[in-house]
Amino acid sequence: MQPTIEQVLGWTKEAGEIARKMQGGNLDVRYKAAADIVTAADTAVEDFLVSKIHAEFPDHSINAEESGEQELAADHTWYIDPIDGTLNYAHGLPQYCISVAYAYQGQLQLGVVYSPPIDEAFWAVKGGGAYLNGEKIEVSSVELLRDSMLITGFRNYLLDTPRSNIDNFVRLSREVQTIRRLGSATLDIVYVACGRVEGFWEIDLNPWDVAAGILIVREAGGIVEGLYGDSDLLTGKVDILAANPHIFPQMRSILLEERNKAGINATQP
Ligand code: 2AM
Ligand code: CA
Repeated sequence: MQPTIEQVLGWTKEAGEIARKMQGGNLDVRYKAAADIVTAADTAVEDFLVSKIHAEFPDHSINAEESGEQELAADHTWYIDPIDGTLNYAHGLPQYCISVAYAYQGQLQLGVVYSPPIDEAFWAVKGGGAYLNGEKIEVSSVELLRDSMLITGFRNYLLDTPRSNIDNFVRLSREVQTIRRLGSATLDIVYVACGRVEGFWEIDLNPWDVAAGILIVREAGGIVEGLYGDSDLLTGKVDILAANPHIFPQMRSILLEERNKAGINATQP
């Protein structure tokens, strides 16, 4: 049995309400690593979503940020990020979201991204288009980099390595209107889907950060691939490029040029 979008949208919005209500309270912040935290809300939201999925689909596998991978039925996999943008959330910035995706036999079937502070729900079902609060969305039609706004992010632990992403940022900054760093990779991706920005790229994300967003951008007419070529975006660490179809090849060729300049080992930390 497969889930419906109404079901997953309902769970994700309820999860968002849990996060929103908890934001003012004691978040019990713990460090997983430097600049990588988990709060009581991450755990509460994830437990809520996992319990909903287990109750309806007891044999489905779940790949969730805080509890890791529970591999059950190989055909059915869920990807959950209970709070994407946890640092924003813990600092009281209203730029975070809940992300839930479902894949059947490795193919994304549905994805929901919900931003509680401004009550924005993005969703997509494979083959059915992408939506923001019930309205159909599409990627922007901007054709030139010089008319584009992009978004990216940086991993602290990569700052002193060839994969820091800083050279990419400087190089692309010269070509576009501007590049934002907003702190929630999942919201960054869906902002490509609704045409608020033309493109997004980032290095070393996790499948739960991107799974729902990938389907939403593709269903909105955008292109999503590995940063330097097509690759598996649902396993291991993920280097990702998402953009409207005009801007995608232009970003790709600049990112490839930068990688070649940095040397062939630049794909490894
Ligand atoms: P998180 O809030 O769910 O941890 C910030 O640029 C973005 O990167 C957020 O989407 C954040 O997700 C993600 N992020 C932060 N630390 C990360 C890590 N160590 N590995 C992968 N993604 C990370
Ligand atoms: Ca998270």
